[in-house]
Amino acid sequence: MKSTIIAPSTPFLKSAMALLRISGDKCIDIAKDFLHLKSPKPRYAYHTRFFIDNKEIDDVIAIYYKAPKSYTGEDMLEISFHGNPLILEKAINALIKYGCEYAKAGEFTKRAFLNGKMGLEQAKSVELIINANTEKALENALALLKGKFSDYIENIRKAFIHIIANLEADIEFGYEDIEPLNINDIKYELKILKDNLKDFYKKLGDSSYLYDGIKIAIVGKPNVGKSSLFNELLRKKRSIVSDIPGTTRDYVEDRFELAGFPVKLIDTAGIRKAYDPVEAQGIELSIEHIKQSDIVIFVVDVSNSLTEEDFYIYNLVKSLNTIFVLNKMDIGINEKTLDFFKENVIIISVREHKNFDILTKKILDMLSLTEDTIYVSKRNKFLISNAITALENALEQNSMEIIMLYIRESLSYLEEILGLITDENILDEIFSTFCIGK
Ligand SMILES: Nc1nc2c(ncn2[C@@H]2O[C@H](COP(=O)(O)OP(=O)(O)OP(=O)(O)O)[C@@H](O)[C@H]2O)c(=O)[nH]1
Ligand SMILES: [Mg+2]
Repeated sequence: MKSTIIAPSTPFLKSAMALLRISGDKCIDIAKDFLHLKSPKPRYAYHTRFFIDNKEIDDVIAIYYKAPKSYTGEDMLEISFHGNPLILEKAINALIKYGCEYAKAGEFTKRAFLNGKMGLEQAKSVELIINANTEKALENALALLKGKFSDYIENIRKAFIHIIANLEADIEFGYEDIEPLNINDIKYELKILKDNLKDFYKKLGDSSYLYDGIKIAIVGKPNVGKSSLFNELLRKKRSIVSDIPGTTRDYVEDRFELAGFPVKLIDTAGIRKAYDPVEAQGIELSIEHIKQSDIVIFVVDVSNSLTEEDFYIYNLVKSLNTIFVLNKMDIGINEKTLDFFKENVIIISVREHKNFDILTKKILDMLSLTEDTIYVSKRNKFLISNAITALENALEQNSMEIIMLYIRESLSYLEEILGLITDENILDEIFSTFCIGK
């Protein structure tokens, strides 16, 4: 028999109410012994009391959900107490003494998945809903919960299974009086599937940008206006600006929201040959941030000629996800400086707030973050790209048996996404990032 798990679903703080969730076979006995409800009607809110050894500890609202019609698919009880952690602690201790177990992080949702109440993708989106920090992140998580991503994968899986069934019939009974399958017909169907999957893949974005945020570092030589740009993007005076080169010596970081994406913006020390050891350490950190960022904004003073320092930094950043920003256009444009970068630049003036709309659009374009992007995990993107490659391999073959092998391989990646092939370790890892009580 599976254990009966309990956990508070609300934070352990003083509040108006606190919700205790219980899932497992003991629910009916708990209702009888702790709530004095003999045979509770499912989905009915009972105003009753919680008793420990027949001593009343709180006035509560209790709802009983009968398996399988509950969140986890098991018998469940949800009890609303008054929001004092002392009361909740008493109740939890008594229930643990009674034989319940304190739930692990994500265990309710894991049980929901194992009992077929939701697919793996939907189960994971529950965590995203709880952790979303922006409106856009929440919207994406809700769409995933409704199956926007998994329904599509499920349909492709059905198409695969249909093809496999036909192929199997052909391989098994091919010599009897059934019309043999034409390999080109199979390939035609596979090609449609592959193109379809490829188009879908293009719509997928990396969910870490939406949930963890985009990390952007502003770099350049001293005095080009990095801190000014940093403050302007944040719309507050966070970093010190002055006309003395070497003003920023340590890095400064802050967050802001860009088109619904949380952004971690980092202002760095101007990179140059430093004689001062403190400044040198700051410069080392600047270089470190260049390596760790999703996007680097390389700032140059467009009113002046480029110097050795500019070229040095250019070489550090040219092969990365870099946006070349030429600042101080209000003073003038040095043609040679402009020519060096050619078209691939954004010319701005922080002082006059010029061309910031172009800069922000460029950030989103660079990471392919469009309006209809569906944000999924790196792992899922990777599995879909594997599924596409296996289909491409299938299309190059001329033997039905080998084509079949590749189709099965491709299908296995999609089934991994849907959680149809998973081992306990993977599941534990996925659900361990959840909060307790969910
Ligand atoms: N004319 C003009 N001046 C600017 C512009 N942006 C910044 N400045 C000025 O350039 C000087 C340097 O600006 P900062 O933002 O401190 O430059 P920085 O790149 O952070 O410099 P360090 O911290 O020393 O590396 C300040 O006097 C700013 O007012 C601009 O768009 N136009
Ligand atoms: Mg600065």
